[in-house]
Amino acid sequence: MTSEQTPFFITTAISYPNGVPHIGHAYEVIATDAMARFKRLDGYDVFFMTGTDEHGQKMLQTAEREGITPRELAQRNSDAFQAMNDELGISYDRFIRTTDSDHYAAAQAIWKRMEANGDIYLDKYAGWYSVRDEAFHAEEDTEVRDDGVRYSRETDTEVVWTEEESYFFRLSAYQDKLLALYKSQPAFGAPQSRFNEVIRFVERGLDDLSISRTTFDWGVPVPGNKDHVMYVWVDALTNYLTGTGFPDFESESFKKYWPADVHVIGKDISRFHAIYWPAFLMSARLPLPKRVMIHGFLHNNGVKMSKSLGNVVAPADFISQYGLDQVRYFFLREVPFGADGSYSHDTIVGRMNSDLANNLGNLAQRSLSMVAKNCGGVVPTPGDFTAADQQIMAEAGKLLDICRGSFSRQEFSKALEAIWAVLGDTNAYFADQAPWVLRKTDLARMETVLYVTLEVVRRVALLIQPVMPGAAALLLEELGQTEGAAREYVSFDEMLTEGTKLPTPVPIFPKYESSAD
Ligand code: ME8
Repeated sequence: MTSEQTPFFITTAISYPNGVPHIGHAYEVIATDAMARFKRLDGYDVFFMTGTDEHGQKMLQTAEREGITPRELAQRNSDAFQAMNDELGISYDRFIRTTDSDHYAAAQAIWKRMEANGDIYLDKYAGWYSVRDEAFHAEEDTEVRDDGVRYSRETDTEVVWTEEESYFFRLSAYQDKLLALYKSQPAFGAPQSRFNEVIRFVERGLDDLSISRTTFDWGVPVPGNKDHVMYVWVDALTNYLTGTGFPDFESESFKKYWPADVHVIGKDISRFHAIYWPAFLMSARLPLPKRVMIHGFLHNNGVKMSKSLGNVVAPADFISQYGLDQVRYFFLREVPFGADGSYSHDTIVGRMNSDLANNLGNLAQRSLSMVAKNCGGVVPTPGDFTAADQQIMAEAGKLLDICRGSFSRQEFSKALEAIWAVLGDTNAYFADQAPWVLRKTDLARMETVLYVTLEVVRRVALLIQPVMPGAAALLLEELGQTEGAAREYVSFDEMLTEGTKLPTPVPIFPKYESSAD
């Protein structure tokens, strides 16, 4: 990196490796990866972190059921998460595990800073705990159901009565400070509807938070009291600091990357990230992240994924059926990021065949093969541009700024919608100009039309790289845009160089064949 590059630190949640990854996990890393790639292409010095959250009672109970140690369980499934990231082409810079030794140091350091600030005290905890959620629930938020078991009304998970000595964090003291933060940084949480739920929750008042456990030892030890391990969320949230080098305040990476620019997380953990986390950081006198982006949940055919329904899809199966770039495109185009979304075979195939194979693949293939056949396989030489040429190039020219805006708000579907609107207009332009007719009547004009079309396709290919890195690279190759600056956004406004030799074009987006069903 060069010294003038602006740092950009982005994270996903760290997943519980008490099972193997599912499509919901894949969705989150794909979106975050697209964001990281966009920023890199736009000249930022990006640090992108993802990983696994390995402590806590849930891990311990699953390991006991399987007759292995929690460390073995964590290792096995953490490896499965890493393998998923590699299958998905995730460009993470660090895969953090909360069992990494530098993480223990960071978690203990933040604890000590909160303690030094007078926000941690020892008391007794008595209340309802959900192991599935790794969260406490107030009695009034629970109910006993027909099976005689008590559940959290909000999350539908079983709660158990827990009574033990515990350290507490003085969360109640942070209500006003948090509300002031939300007011002064209206984009701290997004999208607005999900952020509003967080704000309403804080407005109702906050109880102090139990932050240690004594009944098991699978966790980070509390400094100065060997009978306690930290509540898994104190340890887990701190992973974001660990990755920057904290508690070494002098480290280059801490100075450069903290505070984080965006934490990308799902809707079920918004309170932990938009309430507890900034409160812990305020207490520890550390700068706050700039944004918590809360995405929705993905449902299979509109039905919630669950092991008992047998509709949990393995990301690897999905990719082998539809293709990696296709899956990445589908998720980011189909579901406005932040909203809940659904996927089904038909909606995926619809997007693959209309958006990818027809609107983009066909346009690229038709224009490139005409160039191969009629222009000696080099970028053609344009003549004077007509109003129609100028209009379509101007439309494509606006896309970088549109995408910058949409990506900065993690509105991936809007960016893709804008790109595909230009592709729609370019297809209409191509049909109107009919270069295959011009081939017989006006070769110079044919060359101009092909040049303009390739120029739009180049801009589109540059902008879809974050979403479809593989297909975009092939397309750029076909346009003679080799690795390096030509593929970065500094080159967006530079036009294709006439006479550039182009390789023989091959189709990039195949139609989904129903025989593969
Ligand atoms: O919550 N659709 O881990 P996790 C979309 N360890 N996203 C989903 C999803 C679905 N169906 N199911 C889960 C944890 N997610 C904690 C995080 S961070 C310091 C600690 C998302 O494995 C979920 O919302 O249960 C979360 O952002 C991520 O996947 C990991 O979930």
